[in-house]
Amino acid sequence: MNNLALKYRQDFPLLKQEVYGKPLVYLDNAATSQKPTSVLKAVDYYYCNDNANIHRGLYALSERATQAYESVRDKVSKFIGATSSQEIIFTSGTTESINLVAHSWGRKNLSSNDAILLTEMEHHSNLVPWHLLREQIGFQIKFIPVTAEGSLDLSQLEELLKNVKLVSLNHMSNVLGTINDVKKVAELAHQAGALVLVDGAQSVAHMPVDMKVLDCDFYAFSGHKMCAPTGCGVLWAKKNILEEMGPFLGGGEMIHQVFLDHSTYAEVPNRFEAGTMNIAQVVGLGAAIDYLSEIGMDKIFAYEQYLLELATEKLQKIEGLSIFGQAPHKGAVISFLLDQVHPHDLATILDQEGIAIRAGHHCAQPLMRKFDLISTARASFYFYNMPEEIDVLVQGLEKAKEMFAYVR
Ligand code: C6P
Repeated sequence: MNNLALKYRQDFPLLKQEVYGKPLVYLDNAATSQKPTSVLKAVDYYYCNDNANIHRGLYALSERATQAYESVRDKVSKFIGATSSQEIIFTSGTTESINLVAHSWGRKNLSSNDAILLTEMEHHSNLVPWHLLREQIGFQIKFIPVTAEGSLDLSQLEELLKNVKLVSLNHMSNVLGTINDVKKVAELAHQAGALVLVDGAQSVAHMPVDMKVLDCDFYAFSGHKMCAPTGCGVLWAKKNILEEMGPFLGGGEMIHQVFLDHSTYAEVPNRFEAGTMNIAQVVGLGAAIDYLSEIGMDKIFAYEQYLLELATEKLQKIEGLSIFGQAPHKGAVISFLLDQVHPHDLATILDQEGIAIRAGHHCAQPLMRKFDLISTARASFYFYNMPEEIDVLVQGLEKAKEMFAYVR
């Protein structure tokens, strides 16, 4: 296995630090990723050289800023296999992207007689926007169940799709790590006349994705989980669907004409980008895409699969440790429980060893409730993680076990 971390880890200045005198072991990549020097430099360069508001100024600086921002639309489009850069809407992240669809597509296309179909493994970002919309419209929300191993149970999908106008599901679960067969879901959903929204927050950063292959209708993701700065994200949608949708936020730059008593709206994609956008962050996203593309998403996926297998094998050997989420097709996210040790205690003890993991409900309370859990510990990997860091994690877990055995 080509150890990507050996080659690329040095690009991440933050990872060189020590925490409590121990080398930092950063295993909370599902929450956010670290940033390589090329991204930090791109943002710095933009602010030092090109910073101006975009689409407005009739001067060189503003034209350069506009060019820097707009060129990222092309990069994103190629990176995810979109048909046109006009299908790329910049947002602040996955959460805003899904809210945009709920607001602009949902309010126009859903009525109280309709249903939408979500899954039991959704992040709150793909639940709450639909709850909010249902308060206004009153449609039905149905759910694809999750099996004991943590896969989607698609056996009743055709039945569930009756009366459904939209299926909205994650590509990869941030808790279970499960990679869902969104292509298959999209095929059946389309046969039933429904559109498909995919929450790609956990997938785009870790595997090749191609909109033409997945054939969904909307795809949402966040920049910060894929080496880019916080505050930037993307909603991709098929152009004909975007063209039928009304605006999300109102303000500058999303208009065609404004009168005192009414407004007309700009074409796609500007219609959905109101006010001053997060320009520098989008420039950083462009640099992140360059960086990831140079490594190769297929290589990143393969290396993370190796880390996942290694970590699963080593964690399973720890007595009293159980892994939550055992689907056959998984990304490098491992949620687990250690007998007699509360996940929050575990995270605190591991922190003392320099290891950063997440503990909690991971913004997926319905999933946790289904399995009678309040919280799990979660280790999530990226291509800059080294196999040796898994050993440090295992040692930390053994230490936590010993401490709690002593307390009892
Ligand atoms: N999950 C985690 O630690 P934002 O916050 O908009 O960038 O992403 C929201 C989001 C949506 N869907 C999925 C599947 C996600 O995992 C996340 C973010 C982080 O698991 C923070 S809760």
